[in-house]
Amino acid sequence: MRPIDLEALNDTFAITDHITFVAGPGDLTIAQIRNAFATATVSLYGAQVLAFQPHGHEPVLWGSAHNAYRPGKAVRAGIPVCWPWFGPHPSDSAKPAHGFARTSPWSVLSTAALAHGATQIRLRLADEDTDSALWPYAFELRLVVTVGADLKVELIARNPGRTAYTYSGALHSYFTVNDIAAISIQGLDGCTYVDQIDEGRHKIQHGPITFVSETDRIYLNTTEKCVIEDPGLDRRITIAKGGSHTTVVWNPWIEKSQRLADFGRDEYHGMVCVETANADGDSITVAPGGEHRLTAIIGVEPKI
Ligand code: TA6
Repeated sequence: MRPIDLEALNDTFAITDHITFVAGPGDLTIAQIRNAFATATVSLYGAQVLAFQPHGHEPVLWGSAHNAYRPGKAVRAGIPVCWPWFGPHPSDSAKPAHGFARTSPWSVLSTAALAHGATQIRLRLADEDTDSALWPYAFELRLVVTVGADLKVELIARNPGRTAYTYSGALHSYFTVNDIAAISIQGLDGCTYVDQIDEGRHKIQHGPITFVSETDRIYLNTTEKCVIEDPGLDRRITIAKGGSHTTVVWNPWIEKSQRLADFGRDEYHGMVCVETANADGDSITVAPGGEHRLTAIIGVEPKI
């Protein structure tokens, strides 16, 4: 990975009382955001929001203590950007799971202190920065992160070329919970889902989602806001979305998490994924000159 000049980055993009750039774990370049509303960190590697914590609240996003933070390896934390395919590559198992965006070095387009006190950073990845053997299309990705009382993350996929391309993807958000066995997720009642741990069978969600074992589901045809009800932390995490008709819910539980190198034996207790996705039948085709915007808006409020 090309060396990044922190001094030059800060000279150009640092903003007092909003954003600065530092060397993070594994010497990854991290944008540290602190404003009147919250703190957050964003890795330029993978354009990955690693942390978000509104003042007075516990951390909202979860991260494994077992991450390797080395080039080429995905970081299991915050909001990995899965693009241009969700899950395993549809035809070539040699290609990285969840695409290459989350293991590529992105560049900073701009930073801003917004009128109402939020902080924004815009990051970019384009075909000239990646291996065309992985994805033979002209493309430009932009990730816009806005940190205020809520966290807004927008993934914009553009097509500067002459050939349409079709992709799948997700903002693969990991959330901190007190105890996976005590939470529930509202918002998907009545929804059809693909049960990834039952041979992809289609099932119907009845009531809120609760967790008693490995859970890996793609909820179909839904634009609904989800709410994680967490009695242990006495809070609700809200995940609203745009540009997405599928929501993925995942907890690896015991056996799966023990098979994952970057997942601690007991870490599954304290996390859940609610992913804002374009997955399964919700692939997106971007015509030449066009774009698609996938948006997640994450908030936290006291449990009622
Ligand atoms: O969250 C859905 C999922 O596709 C799960 O099946 C699991 O593989 C998870 O993503 C994590 O994937 P990763 O490649 O980050 O280990």
